[in-house]
Amino acid sequence: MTGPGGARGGSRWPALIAIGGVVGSILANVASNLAGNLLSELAASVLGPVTIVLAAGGVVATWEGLLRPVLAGIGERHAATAGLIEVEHLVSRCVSEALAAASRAKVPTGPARILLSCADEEQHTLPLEALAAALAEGGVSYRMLGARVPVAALVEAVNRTGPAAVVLWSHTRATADPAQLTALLAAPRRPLLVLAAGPGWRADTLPAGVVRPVDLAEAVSLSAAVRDSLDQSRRD
Ligand code: B12
Repeated sequence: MTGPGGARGGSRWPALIAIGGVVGSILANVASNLAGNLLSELAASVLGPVTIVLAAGGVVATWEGLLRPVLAGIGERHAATAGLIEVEHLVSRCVSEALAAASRAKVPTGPARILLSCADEEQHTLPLEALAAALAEGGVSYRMLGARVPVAALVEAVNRTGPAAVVLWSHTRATADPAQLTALLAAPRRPLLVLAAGPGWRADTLPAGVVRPVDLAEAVSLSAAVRDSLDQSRRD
């Protein structure tokens, strides 16, 4: 078994497990014993360790092994109790800040050939932020449009920047209108690759030619591959 991030974790793996355990228990405490006036202290105590784990373990491993399960757990508790909305917001903010710090830690050079965007009205940005951090870590430049991008604005961004790949995130059925994907495929500067990412999309409604990555690792490798193939064809 290799450590988080494959060989990257190396001999640091036990330390990372320890830090991850601490972070997990802090987050579990946040979720279960919430006292309003402790929110900011808890936020401060979560952010540092998560940032360290991201830097030491790598983005994909930390997302899959720590952050995604914590977020899913919060979602399950919210679904069962209708509570914890403040926890969801607090933890989301911490995760977002830690991922942003990871993205800033290694800013890739080279043209940004990957465009990251949420679907129209989609507010769940964290998986896309994880993708941005993982791309930065792998030296792949990208542009991030963020939450709630109307389809006309998305197409405008594509036509202005001519990305090789567009990753469009939808987290729920409500934001997964396939017409957004059709519009991308019909854009004058049609991207080589259109990825419909996130659990909102239904495979049987996707237009032909759209690819649906199952997880963060697959989205990273597809994005990197299209960037590499374009760079290669420009050199040939
Ligand atoms: C954090 C959060 C929020 C935050 C988002 C903050 C942010 N900046 O992202 C806020 C508070 C804004 C929010 C808002 C809402 N939320 Co919310 N939210 C969540 C929560 C807890 C985590 C979201 C997340 O990041 N998930 C990432 C991981 C944890 O998702 P996952 O399903 O395990 O991932 C799967 C795949 O996506 C894939 N995957 C994972 N990561 C990646 C990365 C890439 C690149 C790829 C390709 C794939 C991939 O692998 C997994 C296995 O299949 C989820 C719970 C959940 N399980 O997702 C609810 C959840 C998604 N929210 C929910 C709801 C209802 C809402 C609101 C409608 C609430 C409201 N009434 O306002 C709004 C929606 C607003 C909108 N229009 O978008 C429901 C959706 C139910 C549904 N299926 O329709 C959920 C499931 C909670 C629940 N159990 O009720 N939310």
